[in-house]
This record gives sequence, structure tokens and C-alpha cells, in this order.
Amino acid sequence: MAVNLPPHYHDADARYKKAQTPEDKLAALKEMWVLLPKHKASEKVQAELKTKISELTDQIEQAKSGPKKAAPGTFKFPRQGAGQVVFLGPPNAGKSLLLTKLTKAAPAVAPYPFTTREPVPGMMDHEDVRVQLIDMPPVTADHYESFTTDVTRAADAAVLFLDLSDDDGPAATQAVVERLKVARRELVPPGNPPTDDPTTYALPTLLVANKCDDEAADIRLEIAREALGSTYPLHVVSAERGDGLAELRAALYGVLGVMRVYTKQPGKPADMTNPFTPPIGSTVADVAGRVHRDLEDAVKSARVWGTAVHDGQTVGRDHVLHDKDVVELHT
Ligand SMILES: Nc1nc2c(ncn2[C@@H]2O[C@H](COP(=O)(O)OP(=O)(O)OP(=O)(O)O)[C@@H](O)[C@H]2O)c(=O)[nH]1
Ligand SMILES: [Mg+2]
Repeated sequence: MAVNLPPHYHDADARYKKAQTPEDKLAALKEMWVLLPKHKASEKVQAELKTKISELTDQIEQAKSGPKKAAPGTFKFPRQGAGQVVFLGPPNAGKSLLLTKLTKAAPAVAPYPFTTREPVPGMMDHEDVRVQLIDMPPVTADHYESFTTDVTRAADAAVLFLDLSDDDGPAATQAVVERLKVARRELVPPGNPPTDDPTTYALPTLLVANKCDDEAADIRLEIAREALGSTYPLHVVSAERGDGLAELRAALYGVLGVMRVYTKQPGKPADMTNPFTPPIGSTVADVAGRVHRDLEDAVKSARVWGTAVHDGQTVGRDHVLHDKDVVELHT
């Protein structure tokens, strides 16, 4: 779909391209953001612009706060599987132990705070897809590793931890949310429309109340419900004993907001081993673009086996696909 851009937008774009300093670039980008018509056809441009604004804002602030401890890019984890979920929480809440239970990764687990110093990725199997989980150092009001800002940008979603063995658990979890806000990372309930502010980055978030095996966990959970409200979907688990982990696995996949689509060649069986995982609501054309960049424009129709169609029904390029659909693309 074509986007009609107002003439002033192109002026701002030209200023952006000529700008010599990050500050001037950011000023031009913000102007472009204001001028950009916000509708369906401009969604891609909106997303690109928002990412640039948010990245540049981070860059300017990080430069202000002095040299980084880790070189830029040290903790970039190329996305693998259906998406990336980052673990955020107060010290000693069981983030690392949970990672060892859901993946083959083996971060250090210890009965004292500030054990994890660097991000640790792991891959979680869920049915025929995989979800990348990233264990992080703890966040408190006073302790925040600058690379958390980068890792959270790359992530698709977050798990916010609550420690049910700690009377101060709710306050510690609230402090995580507040500290992330300072870094312009907003933890939001899944399915929320993205924020309008292009300098903040919103992460769909699940709340995981861990250590439900603690003898006073029930009382603390009640107190936590009052203190934290019902902003995020809540999962009560015990990383140690295994309670709630099967449901949590499904939720960690669900929070990504993606679906599975299998492709097939004419006259051949579908490849049921390696689904594409586009966002829910994606069309035939969107999936074609994932198969090959050129296919997104080239695809004219598809035969689909699955939900909302007769088996093998021919549909147009704008047909919205469903989870577990099999598609045969035709150009
Ligand atoms: N009883 C109980 N203990 C747990 C549970 N999960 C973790 N622990 C214990 O809590 C302590 C901290 O666990 P970690 O996984 O290291 O916690 P963390 O959140 O990664 O801590 P930092 O790296 O310091 O942020 C360890 O002694 C774990 O064995 C649980 O579900 N129940
Ligand atoms: Mg840890």
C-alpha cells in the first residue's frame, strides 16, 4: 500500500539525512513522526521511524552517562526461534533457576543476590517451535546495567519476577518497573496498543510469582495482588518444584503474539517441521515475504489448508491466515 507523505515530511527527511549530530538527527526524526499520517498504510514507516527515534534517544543518553562498561553490541543476541523473551526482576527471585528449568542453559544459581552479572540466553522448546529466553542481572532502584536497555529493545516480550519468599517482594518488583521506566522501557500487558510516545519502547509482559513453595507464599501473594494490582497476566510458579511450569511455557509462546504457518510446494506434502512464525493477523502476502523478500509482492494467491477455509481452498494475497494453517503460495 502506498503512503501519501505531506511535503513537509520530505523536508524533515532531507534535514535528517544532512544532520551531522545525533541531536539534530533526532530533532528531524521527531518532526517526521509528527508529520507522518498515522494509518494502516503507513504502519511499516511508523514502526521504522519509532525504532530510529528510540535508538537515537538511547544513544544520546548513553553517551551523556559516560563510557559504557560493555562495548556496544557485546550483548546482542540474534533472534532465534519464534521470538525473544527477557527475564527482568529483583535480585534472588529465581530468574536463573527458572532458565535452567525451561532450557538447556546453565547460568549460575546461588542463594544470595546479584549472582548474574551478564545476560544468558537459552532456547525453550514448546511443541514444534522454540522461544529464546534471556536471563538478566537483577534490576533495583540503584542497580541497573546499561546493556539492559539494549537487550530489552531487541526482545519481543518480558517476564517480570516477583519473589514469594520475600516480604519486600512487591516493593522490589515495583522498583524494577520504575527503574525500567527511567530507561524508557515500559512493561505493558500483552495485547495493549503500543504507546504513542516514540521515545519509549513497550514490552508485553507476564508477571511470574516464583517460589510458591514457600510456606508463607499464599499470604504474600494476596498482599502482592493488592500492591501490584492486576496489570499483568499472573503466573504462580515454583522453579524449584516445577509447579506451573507447563502453563508458563505455553504463556511464554503466547505472549509473542505469533502464529505457526507451514508451507508446501505444489504436489508435495507440507513441511511440518519448520513453521514460519509471523504475527497473528498476518496475510498470505506477509508470509510470502518471510519465505523470500521478492515473494511478498509477487504472490497473487495461495491454497490454504486449515481454519476458516475448505481444504485446499484458493484465497487472495490479502487473506488473513490462522495458527497452524498450511499454505501453498502461487505467483
Ligand atoms: N524455595 C525456592 N527457592 C527457589 C526457587 N527458585 C529459586 N530459588 C532459590 O533462590 C535463590 C536465587 O535463585 P537464582 O535463580 O540465582 O535467582 P536470580 O533471580 O537469578 O538472582 P540474581 O542473579 O541475583 O538476580 C537460589 O538459592 C535458588 O535455589 C523456588 O521456586 N523455590
Ligand atoms: Mg541470576
